[in-house]
Amino acid sequence: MEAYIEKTGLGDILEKIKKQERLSRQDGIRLYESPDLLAVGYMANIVRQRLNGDNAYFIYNQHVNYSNICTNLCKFCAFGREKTSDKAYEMTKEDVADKVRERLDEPITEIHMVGGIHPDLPFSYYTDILQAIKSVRPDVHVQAFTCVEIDHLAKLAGKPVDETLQILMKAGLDSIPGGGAEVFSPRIRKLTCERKLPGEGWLEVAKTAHRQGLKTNATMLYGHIETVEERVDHLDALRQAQDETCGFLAYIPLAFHPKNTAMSDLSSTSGMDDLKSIAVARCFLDNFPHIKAYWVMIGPKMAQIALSFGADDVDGTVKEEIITHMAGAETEQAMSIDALVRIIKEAGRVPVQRGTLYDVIKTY
Ligand code: V47
Repeated sequence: MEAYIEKTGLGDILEKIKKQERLSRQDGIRLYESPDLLAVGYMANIVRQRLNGDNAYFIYNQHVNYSNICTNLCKFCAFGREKTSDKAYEMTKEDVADKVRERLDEPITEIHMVGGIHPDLPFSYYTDILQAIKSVRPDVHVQAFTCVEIDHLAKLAGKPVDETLQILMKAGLDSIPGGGAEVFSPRIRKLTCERKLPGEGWLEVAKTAHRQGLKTNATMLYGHIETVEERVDHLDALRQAQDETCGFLAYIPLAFHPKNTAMSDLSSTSGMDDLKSIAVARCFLDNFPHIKAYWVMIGPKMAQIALSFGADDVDGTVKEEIITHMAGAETEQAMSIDALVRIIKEAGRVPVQRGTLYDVIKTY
């Protein structure tokens, strides 16, 4: 394979990977532009094996989307609705508690909760829904509110982000998911999500969270109108932020789903791009412990293959995923532990059920 990589013209990058040297922006661009998926995947697999050995992780989690009402109305999103829409909804704190109560008989260890940027819910609503979850399921880890929501909540609270996070942590917030990053490029934000918190703001909230002791994830929404350069710049900004604070747990490339969005004329992502997005990230983000192949967006079959292209995590049981399914995802709404264990074992990895912070719950 290494002689083959030499022939593809990526031999110098392979040498860097083997010597654990940092890849440059130009290296990242060359990897994305290479049609040689196997060469890029081979390099990503070296990094994955070095960092995570044979382990491939999953989690027993539940998604709760407290409201789809959103003032940002991003063009790539099929989930957000204006308050006046007949499809708009917002859950009360009792609704949130009921959602969690419905599944108390299952060994769920994480609640993943996000929603839109709501125009008029008060700050107390957000502390109330955190408390509602913890009152029903005190031991569960609550991973909630993207950096974009946190910025909005700080404005509602009339306090700086660090103080706002402290209040949310007291109410039950344990970590922050990776959504809302989209593509940091101002050009892309202007064309697709003009009203959303800019990239620098997203990164500032993430770093502030890390300084408060909160772990966070990071994402990139790929496969729409972004260029390869903009993708690499996004990864580079994440890598720099991680150098500063070391608080990111996982990077998750999110495959754009066009259906029911204002960008529905675009195609879905290809298999090549899905695997390349995992593999380039694994090579480039040398300071990120984990790369997640989110089966909901790329399908369980592609997530399984991604375990040989740099991913060491496939997310989890999920259940009732709405954001991607509104945008036309054809995957199931949930996966059982048995199914997750099976795809991981077949890929030649050891299935490890993890907690949110990658603590080992059970090895299969
Ligand atoms: O912020 C919106 C993206 C995100 C579409 O942190 C879309 O572990 C594809 O961030 N097609 C929410 N993507 C999901 C998310 C996430 C999911 C799983 C795990 C984690 C984690 C985070 O989904 C949004 C946005 O970036 N999104 N619309 C769409 N049409």
